[in-house]
Amino acid sequence: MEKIILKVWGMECGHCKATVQKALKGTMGVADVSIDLPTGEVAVTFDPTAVGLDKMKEVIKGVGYEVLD
Ligand SMILES: [Cu+2]
Repeated sequence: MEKIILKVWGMECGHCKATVQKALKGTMGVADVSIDLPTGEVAVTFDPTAVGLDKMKEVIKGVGYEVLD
């Protein structure tokens, strides 16, 4: 397992947080997601053989938020 911290823009409330969390947790290879709303930091624990950064970005975009580089 690896852990990465993504900076996500646009999450403003508990609902946004839950949406992003649910989308990532439903992605194959993602083991755990923890989100800090005030900073927009999304910590993802994942299996690098099953999922990559591009896929995670795509999932987050898919529910309406942007990943900052
Ligand atoms: Cu919200």
